[in-house]
Amino acid sequence: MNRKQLIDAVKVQMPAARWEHTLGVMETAVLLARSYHGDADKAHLAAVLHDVCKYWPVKDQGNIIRDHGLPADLLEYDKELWHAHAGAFIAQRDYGVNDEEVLDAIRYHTTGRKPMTQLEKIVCLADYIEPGRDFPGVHKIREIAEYSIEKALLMAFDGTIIFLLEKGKKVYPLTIEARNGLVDEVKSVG
Ligand code: DGI
Ligand code: FE
Ligand code: FE
Repeated sequence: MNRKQLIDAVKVQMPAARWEHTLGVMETAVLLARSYHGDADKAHLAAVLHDVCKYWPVKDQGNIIRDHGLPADLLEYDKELWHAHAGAFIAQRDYGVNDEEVLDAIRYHTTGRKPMTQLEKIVCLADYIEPGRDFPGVHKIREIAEYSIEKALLMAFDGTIIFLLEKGKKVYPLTIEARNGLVDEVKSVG
């Protein structure tokens, strides 16, 4: 399957608005890869597939996690987290992606983890700041992304964690770890 065929196949897995978001993540991930010594081709591939099963029935996403030995603790957290791990599985099984770096960038694009690879940071941040995103604070994160990918991602995770706390929701441990890891990284580079 070439890139064009892949894009056509992924596009029909989601509503038009979500595809617009995916196009934004593709564009932003390539720009971030160019600015931050990332692999632009891998960033583009991970971006195409990052939300591939976001609009599949939640039951199907859960079944993928249950049936294929993916982290079962995800099932005790917000369903929003499931599409990332299920998506990495689908990218490999149905779209022939075998590059572990790309699969990890899809797998950890929602929760993050500690430490995060450069490609994981690129895709995760691109997901937050692609041009279609409009949430309080996104402009500030875009500004910071001009000079520090770690500082921008830290601000993004902080925002997500605050959002979850305000809603009285649980926070997946990897997100806390990712956030703490970025605090150390930001400190060590000053
Ligand atoms: O799939 P997208 O909408 O493009 O974005 P995403 O994959 O980053 O999903 C983010 C949603 O997941 C966001 O609305 C917050 C929610 N969420 C629920 N629990 C957690 C969480 N996000 C993180 N990072 N950690 C959580 O524990
Ligand atoms: Fe997502
Ligand atoms: Fe996304």
